[in-house]
Amino acid sequence: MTNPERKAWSQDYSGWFHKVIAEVPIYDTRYPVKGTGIWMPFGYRLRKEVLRIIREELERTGHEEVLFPLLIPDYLLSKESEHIRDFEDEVYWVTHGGKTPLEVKLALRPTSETAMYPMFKLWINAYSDLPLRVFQIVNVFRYETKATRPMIRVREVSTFKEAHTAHATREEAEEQERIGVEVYSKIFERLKIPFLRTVRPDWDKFPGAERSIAFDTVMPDGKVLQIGTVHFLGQGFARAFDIRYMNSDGNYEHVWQTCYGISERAIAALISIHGDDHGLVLPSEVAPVQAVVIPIVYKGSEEEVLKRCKEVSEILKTSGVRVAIDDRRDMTPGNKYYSWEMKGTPVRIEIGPRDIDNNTVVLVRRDVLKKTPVNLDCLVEEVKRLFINIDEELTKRGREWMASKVREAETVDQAKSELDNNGGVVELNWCGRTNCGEELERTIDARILGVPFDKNGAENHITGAKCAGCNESAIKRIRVARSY
Ligand code: 5CA
Ligand code: ZN
Repeated sequence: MTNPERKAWSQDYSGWFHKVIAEVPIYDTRYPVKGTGIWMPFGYRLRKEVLRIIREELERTGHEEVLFPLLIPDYLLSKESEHIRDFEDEVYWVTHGGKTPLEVKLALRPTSETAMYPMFKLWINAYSDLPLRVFQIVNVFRYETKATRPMIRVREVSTFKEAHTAHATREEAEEQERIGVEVYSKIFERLKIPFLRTVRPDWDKFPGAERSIAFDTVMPDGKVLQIGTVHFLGQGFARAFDIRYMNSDGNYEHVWQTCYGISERAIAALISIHGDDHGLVLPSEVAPVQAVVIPIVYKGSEEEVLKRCKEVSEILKTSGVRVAIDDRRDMTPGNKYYSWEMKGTPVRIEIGPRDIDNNTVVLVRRDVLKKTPVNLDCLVEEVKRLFINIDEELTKRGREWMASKVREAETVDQAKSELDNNGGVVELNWCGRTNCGEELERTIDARILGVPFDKNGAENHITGAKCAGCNESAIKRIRVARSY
């Protein structure tokens, strides 16, 4: 199937993104604090549907929702040394209550390990208290120094889903890491966001983690965006916060932990990857309005047409479709089409006087902007079939997009020219040495994302090949990209 126009979308993605989030509207960036934004009603509903999917997948796999305080005392934030070293420059501090200086400075959480784990220590005593799996959806604050971008790099992350788990053994925690990766894969599949899973290099791990597995996608401008991460924490935090349980021999042992996070970046990716020059194209599962009914009225037929529109909308509502009628009087059908296309509404239903005579309606798919007349008797069936077709089409487009953006390279020059011309991700052989990696990043002018994540949880190792950087023998196939 052919895509509708995607010229503005592909040639000026940043302009396109700012225009759609303002025009739909989804997110208002004019609030006078840098790195913050406002979820507008339509955007808020989109966010709510995305969060519903995230909650469903986490709850289905035994995670329970909790809610922790926003404030973290400084002595807790600094308990795990690597963690504080990396976050230090990004923390917002509360130092006063009114005019009174606080005795203990309070941080606005940049993430919640150091808020949650002292409580884990109190909750976990016996083996039977494990595994512990909780998550919360909150705002976190990071004083980002790189250029902020709406939803993509904000200082108040308003939609931060963080899951935290504790286990009796390394094996159980590693199994949980794999489950975390599966849960996220399922979430992104349902959101129709294509992704690569990559084990980050040591120098780019989450502060305090033993291993970080990232989900990356490629945005319309060819730049890579990290849309989620799963971290294997080992026992580092458990030692720092003294989280122990009594094993079967009556000895106390530290727990093993994982944590994983997603933010509104995922919503930015969902909006961006499937858009076109008419605006958003939303998968049916997350579209706030899945079908919109538009009366095509001529003088004399107004009431009859409007009545039919209401009947059609009732039928759909009863069968569980999120449906709206656009009965604005001062607007032409053409302008209504424009505004609902901008919102990415999967199916438009046009009803005019002739449809009433023929007992039909006209269905228009947002993804391909194709019209099909259907008999009113098969309305629900046909609309639901279109939802499935649209979702399948978006999955397919996502896969094709990703496939077109991942290339192989033998040499540093090839890698660089691939990234210059096509963006995306380039895979090449590497010796595994940090200083060679740094040199590679400099000459290609890109970042090493890491090693492809293998289904069995292992990193992929190779033999018999040469490093693209130094020509010594290579041990890993790595991914390199220009990223947000
Ligand atoms: N505690 C762990 C797991 S919850 C953690 O904080 N991991 S993180 O730092 O990698 O953040 C999780 C995800 O949040 C990232 O993968 C990224 O997609 C998103 N994220 C991080 N910083 C920002 C930001 N400033 N704006 C928007 N999204 C962000
Ligand atoms: Zn090398």
